[in-house]
Amino acid sequence: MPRSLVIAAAQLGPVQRAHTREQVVQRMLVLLRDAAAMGAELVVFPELCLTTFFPRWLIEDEAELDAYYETRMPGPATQALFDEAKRLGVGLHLGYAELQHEGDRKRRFNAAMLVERDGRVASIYRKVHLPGHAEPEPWRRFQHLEKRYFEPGPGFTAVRAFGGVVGVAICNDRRWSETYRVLGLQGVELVLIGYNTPVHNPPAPEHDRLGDFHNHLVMQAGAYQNGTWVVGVAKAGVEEGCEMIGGSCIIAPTGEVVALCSTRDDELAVARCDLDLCNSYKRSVFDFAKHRQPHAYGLIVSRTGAIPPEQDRGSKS
Ligand code: CDT
Repeated sequence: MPRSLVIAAAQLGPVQRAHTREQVVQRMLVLLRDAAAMGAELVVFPELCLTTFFPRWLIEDEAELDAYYETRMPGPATQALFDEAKRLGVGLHLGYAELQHEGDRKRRFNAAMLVERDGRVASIYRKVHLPGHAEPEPWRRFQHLEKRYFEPGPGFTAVRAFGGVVGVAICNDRRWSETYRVLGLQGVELVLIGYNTPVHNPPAPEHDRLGDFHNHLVMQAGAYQNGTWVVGVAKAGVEEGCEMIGGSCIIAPTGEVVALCSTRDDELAVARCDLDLCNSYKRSVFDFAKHRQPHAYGLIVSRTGAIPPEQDRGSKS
């Protein structure tokens, strides 16, 4: 029996600081209903989609910071979205800032929830690769304080959902080949990735002209090398003066982009994704059981930073 699924990448335009969650959810409801009318069975929203991208500021007032986080999901502002998705029989993926209370301790994660068509929570993923810095760097045009506001999540766990094997990653995770391979080793067939990516990268402005290229490069490589579908979804446009890339897309296991957003605003990219298309790659060039050589990969887990070989002290014959 063919296992195919219509997926909508639901790109969001900017969310300003003054926008309320209720206003954002109204926009998400429009996208959700449009996607359902196009036959979508899963609608994928971006990273930290309910608020502006708050790590761009140093926020010292704890109550002000806490207000960007969700302590429950769904919460009062998001319940309507979950109810409507369930009524329509459509699955949901959305990214949000999660605040957990463990006794006196607060734990903060950059999280994404995956919800099945019947409303059941399929998974909650917590971002592993947190980019940026923990201390303010005033020389930057804007801050990127994810290392201050979140702790890294425990890892990448694929789940059975939507008739296939599904994994989730968030934004910066998509730049790391380890993300896809750890999911690939669990037989992943669909990877969902929300992102907020500024055009300007303060430590390396020479990369700015390449942001859209790098975005697709890493996700297309991850898809092909692991024989999986990848859905990448942006929060895009000019948010509080910070320009962010769009380029939300659906990528087949061939590595090809099969649906693509063309604006930096609220927009859908929709494709029918045949999960069995993964098999052709998983059973041939990327048949891991047949071809991988883990004995040669030890450094991947034993070493974090690169250590070049020592200087050559003369040739050895
Ligand atoms: N949200 C997030 O992870 N953004 C980062 C910006 C880092 S600058 C290269 C990203 O990797 O897109």
